[in-house]
Amino acid sequence: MLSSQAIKKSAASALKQQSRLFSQNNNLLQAKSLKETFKDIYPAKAAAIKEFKKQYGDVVIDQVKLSQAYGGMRGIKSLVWEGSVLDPVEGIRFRGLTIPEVTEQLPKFGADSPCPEALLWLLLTGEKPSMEQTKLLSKDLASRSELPKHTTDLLDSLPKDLHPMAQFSIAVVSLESESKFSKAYAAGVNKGEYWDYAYEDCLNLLGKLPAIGARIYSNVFHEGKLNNLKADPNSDYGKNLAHLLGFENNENFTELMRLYMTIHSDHEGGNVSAHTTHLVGSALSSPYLSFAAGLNGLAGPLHGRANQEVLEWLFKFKEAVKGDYSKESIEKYLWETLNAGRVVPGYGHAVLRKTDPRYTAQREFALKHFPDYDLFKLVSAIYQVAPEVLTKQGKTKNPWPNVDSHSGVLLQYYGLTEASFYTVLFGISRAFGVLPQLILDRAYGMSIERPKSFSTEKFMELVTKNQK
Ligand code: CMX
Repeated sequence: MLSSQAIKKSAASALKQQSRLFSQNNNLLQAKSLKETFKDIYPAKAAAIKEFKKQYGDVVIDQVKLSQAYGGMRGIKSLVWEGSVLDPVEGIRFRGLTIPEVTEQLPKFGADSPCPEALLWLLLTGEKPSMEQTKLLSKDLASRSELPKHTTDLLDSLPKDLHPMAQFSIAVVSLESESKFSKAYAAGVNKGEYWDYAYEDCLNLLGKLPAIGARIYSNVFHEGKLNNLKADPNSDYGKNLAHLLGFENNENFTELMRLYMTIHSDHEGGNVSAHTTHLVGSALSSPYLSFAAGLNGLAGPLHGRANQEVLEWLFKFKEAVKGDYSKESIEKYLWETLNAGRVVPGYGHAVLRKTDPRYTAQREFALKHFPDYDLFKLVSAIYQVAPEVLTKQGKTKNPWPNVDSHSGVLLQYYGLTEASFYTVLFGISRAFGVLPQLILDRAYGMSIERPKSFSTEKFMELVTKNQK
């Protein structure tokens, strides 16, 4: 029998627990949601942009060289992107914060990793959310995770050898049936309300992405055995993603998912996936159609698919050298790759001119959790050799590793070994960067994109005329 003191103690502890839960729920009820916060702040920003354009619209901000027209429009200052800016040496800043600053200053759910919900809030509003607001957003996203039956049926019907990125894009396009934006537009909604419908589509899409990715993973690699798993309405995004992929009660993998989702999200507006999403959205195609277009760009080997290419390239090397990770053997392999007219996957960048801080963040994760893992050692050994070889070859403007050089190794360690799935994870993360910009595009009334193009003959004429 319990003593009266023990009963009192247990009653007091139950009361304390109840009051803690009550205050947590109360905080959640009081915290302003992301949508309410955005609704409060965007009108002043939209007005400021209107005034800025009116006053300074004729100021020249850049001059374009012929080499830029032929060189993938590299570096031309002609895109508006609010969430992030990429410095060639320092790397990415999300609303002014570097990756270490994001990790330090935004709410976290685990020990070390930043969380994508908080980053989404920051990218859309420019403000740092509180823990309560971040939790509210987690719940909101989890509540939107259910897929319509036609999407799951469609995914289940696809051939297993169709690349996961193609499956991903198909599934996202099929969600067009759910688009509140497209329905509102068809019903003649006022321009001033576009952002509201775009917001709903973007959050619904973000909420559903883990379920889409996990179903592809389950169907293609695990005979559909994970298809009955459901998102937990009380879990955060990273934890739900880990759970849906079948990584249950693995806190380190969950932390990796949070880190992965955060660092792959946004890399300013000019990269192929971000620009494509923004471009297609500028025609007022719904967020579903716009993001699917961005995914098709991300699927390219020079962009997001590089993470798959890296793994395949690493395994080929590993098999050939049987543990010989010496400088000489790595150098030989690098030259073989280059002399075969191929790129070294995971190295180089269109903007960066130093080691990608996203690479460094992942390296630090590996150093903390599995410094002795063989594949990590191989990646580290290549890091010591590749920049020198690429510099000697003299073609790339950036001989340093990018984000894709490291991500696959981390996933391999935890047993997510199917490399052709890796770009799908990149795609889920990229949504956290490009969808907030779509909402901003509609809130600020951004124009349909329409740069000017000419034939080579016409450019020749132009060059002759401009030289005179
Ligand atoms: N290995 C070999 N050659 C490379 C190279 C690499 N890693 N990176 C660039 N080069 C070559 C280019 O192919 C180009 O050659 P050509 O003159 O024959 O066309 C030359 O060096 C100059 O290219 P650059 O101006 O330095 O780079 P770009 O802006 O044209 O391209 C990128 C950037 C990322 C496509 C390129 O570095 C590359 O192909 N890297 C390997 C693929 C990769 O890792 N992509 C992932 C990037 C990050 C992401 O988007 O996810």
